[in-house]
Amino acid sequence: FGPNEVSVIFVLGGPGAGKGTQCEKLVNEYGFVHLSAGDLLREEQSRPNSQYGKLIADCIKAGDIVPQEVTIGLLKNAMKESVAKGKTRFLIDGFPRKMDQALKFEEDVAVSKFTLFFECPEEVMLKRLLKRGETSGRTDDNIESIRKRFVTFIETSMPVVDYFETQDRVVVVDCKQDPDVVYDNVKDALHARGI
Ligand code: UP5
Ligand code: MG
Repeated sequence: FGPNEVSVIFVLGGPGAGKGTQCEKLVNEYGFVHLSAGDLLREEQSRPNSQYGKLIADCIKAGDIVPQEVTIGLLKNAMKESVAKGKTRFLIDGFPRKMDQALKFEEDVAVSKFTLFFECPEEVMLKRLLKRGETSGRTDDNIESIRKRFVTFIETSMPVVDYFETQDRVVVVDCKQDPDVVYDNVKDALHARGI
């Protein structure tokens, strides 16, 4: 597919900010295709004989960013499958979270319309992740991994948001409150950008 055949909105925010939760709501109401880079990586990791399985597992547990070729490859494949079914409006959740990914994706795949940035205090995110960790089975929902994810978010992922911000391509959403209140904020943010 070509860059003009698809429309892409990036959904960024710290670990546990509620990206996945809000994307699901948007899928139901607006018919977007939701692609979570983290979910795609976890799926690839558990695929038998994946050449990237161990690399992905190690990165996720350590809160590090998987090399961009792997993640962009998975995203491109997933987008291709959707486009083949006529679904071309994407919410890309949890990506790009490093500058090289942002530049490469926009050069090779498509330029995003804008980024929804979920702003949430760290203590709120920590509480949510620890609670989810009681049942999620995610290898990174433990205090040690969560701390590392927070550091990576500040040091590596925030520069991407700052970069898009310099181009006036960021819409900030407050996500401290209950999911339904946050969803109203999300819809306001989309409406402000003509969606
Ligand atoms: N919850 C949600 N909203 C709530 C609200 N308003 N009030 C109260 N509770 C709320 O939510 C997290 C938890 O909070 C849930 O239990 C939810 O019910 C509750 P969720 O919607 O899952 O938040 P989300 O922001 O999606 O959190 P997630 O943990 O998925 O964020 P991460 O960004 O850390 O995880 P992701 O899966 O994107 O990435 C995992 C790892 O993959 C990364 O650390 C990295 O190692 C790797 N990765 C890459 O290397 N490259 C990529 O491009 C992407 C990922
Ligand atoms: Mg998520």
